[in-house]
Amino acid sequence: MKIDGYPIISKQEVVSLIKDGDTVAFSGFTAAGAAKAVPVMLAEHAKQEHSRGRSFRIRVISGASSGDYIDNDLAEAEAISWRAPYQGGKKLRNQINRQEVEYIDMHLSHVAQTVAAGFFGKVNVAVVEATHITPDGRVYLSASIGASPTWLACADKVIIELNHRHSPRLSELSDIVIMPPPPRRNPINVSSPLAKIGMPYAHVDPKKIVGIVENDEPDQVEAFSQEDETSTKIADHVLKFFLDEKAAGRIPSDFFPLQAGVGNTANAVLGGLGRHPDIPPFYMYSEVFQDSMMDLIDSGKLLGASASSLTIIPEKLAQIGDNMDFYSNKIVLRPQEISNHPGIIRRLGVVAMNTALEMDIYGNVNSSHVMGTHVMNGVGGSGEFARNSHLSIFMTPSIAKGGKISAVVPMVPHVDSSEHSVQILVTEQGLADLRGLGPMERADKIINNCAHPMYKPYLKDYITRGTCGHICHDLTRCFELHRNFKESGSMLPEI
Ligand code: 0RQ
Repeated sequence: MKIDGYPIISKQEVVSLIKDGDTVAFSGFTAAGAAKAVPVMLAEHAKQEHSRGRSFRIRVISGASSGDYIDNDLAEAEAISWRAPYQGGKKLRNQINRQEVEYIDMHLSHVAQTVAAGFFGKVNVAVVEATHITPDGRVYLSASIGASPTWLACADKVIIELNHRHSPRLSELSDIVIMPPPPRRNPINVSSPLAKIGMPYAHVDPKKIVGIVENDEPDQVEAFSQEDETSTKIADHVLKFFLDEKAAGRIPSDFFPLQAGVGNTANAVLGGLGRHPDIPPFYMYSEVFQDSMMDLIDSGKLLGASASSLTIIPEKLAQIGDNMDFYSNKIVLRPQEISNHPGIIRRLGVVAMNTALEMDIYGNVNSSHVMGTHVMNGVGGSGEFARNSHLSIFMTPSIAKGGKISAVVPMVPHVDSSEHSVQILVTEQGLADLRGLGPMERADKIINNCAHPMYKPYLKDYITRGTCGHICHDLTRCFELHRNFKESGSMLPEI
């Protein structure tokens, strides 16, 4: 059987096309628009091959993290040898932290040009979810753009996962361009969050398409848990900060475009912004369009959003498809090299709000590596949004694991966003505005406003001892809290 001239291929044909050691580029930016059927086929195939004593492991790349089919199931089948640029699955995370899988944790706007430049080697096969494909090679993508246009351009062979569940009208949101290789690049003509500069489809050379796999699985996106007391307090501090900035004339009446990381804290902040009568309607220039943003669009508080994926529960995705006349001029989906582009983030004056695992008393932020060694997810888009934003905010609860871990520490054992990219830190304890402050002033502010009372005495004592130059540190103690946790299960023995 054929669809628009392309053969529908069986599982047997799929697994014969993808070889042990191949680099496979999957569509998907988070679970949105992720390839679903082929990863399942590959996981089964890997298990069979392993049971026959044969090796089958592939190098996996996707736009950001992916659905469970890749980051859990394919990992569980021990079918991944190498992964980039971000992940979010427990199984894969454990394999990475046992050094069974090599993991490249990188800024997401760099992914497409890194692949196009050949820095990751050849892409043998691209597996891209689409709602429609034409005989002349126009590929209409589904719930995310990510780096799929680059996969289609660079891969030797292409398998299209034709997903019949998604509305074919989703592509009305797409604005697809591929940047030419440097150094011959023109300015990117995006000077407002919803500006469109490209086409609603990606392009592939039809000769590269080796087959179509049909599928009607929904995206594996789950709803966030309800706002809790801690995230609500963090949201209140952020809200008050915005209102004070507005009153001081540092935020224009029509606000700045916002970026929000994913997670419960970001969701609570967006919810708070939406409900507050003194926050004017605003735009978002972000990377992930999430559930709370849909509610804000419906209420009229969010005027429009640019992102690389619709990471929303299947019911909400269907609602967009069914009401495209309403949503089509309010949402733009872009390739991640545009949604996360440093120049555009700087040009638009984006206010970036991301979540940290921990922060140090001088403002360096660790978003990715627990105790400096074990990766949680990765830097994702947080680093490039923070670095290039007009205002960069990092948020986190002041303690984790029932108080056995402090999120404010003397020195972070891994840096994702340095003190130079961090301006505002927030915990449920309060907010530290670091703008214009030198390092010792920052330390006072962060300890007084953000640290949990249990950890304040330790942190205050820390900066009175050690060696002081421009910054004070005691190199024999700077990781004492982390060492304590490793040795005794708590950063402070008495907790
Ligand atoms: O552990 O899972 O065992 O309960 O870390 O912590 O508080 O639930 O935080 O879900 O908001 O994620 C930074 C990981 C926060 C995320 C991070 C433990 C804690 C818990 C999770 P459990 P929470 P969240 C857009 C932007 C980087 C990428 C990014 C992230 C678990 O936001 O990955 O921002 N960000 N992308 O107990 C040890 C600490 C800890 C700690 C918390 N200091 N030490 N463990 N935990 N603090 C998205 C994309 O880029 C696509």
